[in-house]
Amino acid sequence: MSKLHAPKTGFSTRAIHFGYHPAQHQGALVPPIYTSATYAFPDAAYGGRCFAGTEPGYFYTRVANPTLALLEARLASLEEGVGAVVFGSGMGAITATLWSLLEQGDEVLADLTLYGCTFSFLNHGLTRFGVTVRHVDMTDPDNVARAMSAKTRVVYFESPANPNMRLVDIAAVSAIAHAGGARVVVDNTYCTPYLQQPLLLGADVSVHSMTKYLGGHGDLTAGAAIFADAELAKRVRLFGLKDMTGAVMSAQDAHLVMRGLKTLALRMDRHCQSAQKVAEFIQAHAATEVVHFPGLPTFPQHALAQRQMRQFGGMVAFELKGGMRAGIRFMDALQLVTRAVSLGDAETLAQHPASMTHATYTPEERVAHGISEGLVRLSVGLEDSVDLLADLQQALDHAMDA
Ligand code: 7XF
Repeated sequence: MSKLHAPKTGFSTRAIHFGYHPAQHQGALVPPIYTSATYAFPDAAYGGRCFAGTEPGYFYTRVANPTLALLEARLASLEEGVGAVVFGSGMGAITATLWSLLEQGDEVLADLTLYGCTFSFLNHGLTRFGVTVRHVDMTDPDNVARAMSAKTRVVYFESPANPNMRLVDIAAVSAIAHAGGARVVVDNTYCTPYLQQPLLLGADVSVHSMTKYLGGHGDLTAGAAIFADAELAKRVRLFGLKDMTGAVMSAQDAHLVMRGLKTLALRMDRHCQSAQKVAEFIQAHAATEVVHFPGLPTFPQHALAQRQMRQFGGMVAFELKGGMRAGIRFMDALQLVTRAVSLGDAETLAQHPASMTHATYTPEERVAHGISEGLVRLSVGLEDSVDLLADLQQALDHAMDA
């Protein structure tokens, strides 16, 4: 049972119903989409009170909007938070959160491996404003304990990490960070609230690219931050979103994410089942050097995955014996699987992190941060797995001929 909420209905029931009553909306089964940028005030004093924060009404969509508010309430419920803020992209959520938590002279401890643009924002963005960024290998929580300093305000990581699938023990690292007075921000994009609940494990903020599984259909960009602390949620909305990024989400896209949420558990079950089959299949092929997938017994952190995740996710990374050349041959031979970045879509997607999603790292940085040049990443989609395995078989056979 949740620490933060009283007993309540199941995950999918909340994903479909939470926070909405058709009787309050002329019986409409599907929540209306409020596209209005601004809101009429009954009198001038009311408008003034809205801006002063003493009146709870809507006054401008960059700050709040009824359609976005419903999505925020659903996300907070699904991930056991006390509040959520949605954004126009995952990077909007990440940057608004960090702008709100940090100031000049502070330090961020970040894991070794991060999505390329998050790495770039930390190392090429925040550092220009007097924030120090240090990376440590968080697969061992003791490294975090050793690296904490009096200036460490934020501990930041992804689990599993994009693209190499390394896991971080959320409970252990959160306890260490809190003992040192730092806040913990976890990028939970790969898992979604259905597979992993960072706030219940001690994290302060869970950030998401909703462009991925939450939207689920590759037809929008959006982000979210979900909070264990209502004051912090307010600060990120009224400073990080309103003033620092302006990364507001559109109401039409919020409608699409809410449509995606209705099938999230069903889709994730299927993604996870197929990814397990795909990972086992690739591991058994003669062309393969190593497969990185938390559901394989050979995965070094398999036990942590069993503890921390409900299932093992839909992302698979692997390296071929022929290295980068074989990886490129594999990708170019694919016929059903689509060569594309992004993840979490119905379509299975294959990409090459070193030249695509993680090209923001220099080659030397990629070596130091555990992103090998030959790594291939698959986002396993919702197609029939027999068709996926057939395509992977012929592409792996082709890669071996190199
Ligand atoms: O701003 P976005 O909605 O694209 O989300 C940024 C983001 C944040 N966290 C994680 C773990 C992500 O994977 C992403 C986006 N990643 C895509 C990918 O890895 O394929 C972006 C394609 S360049």
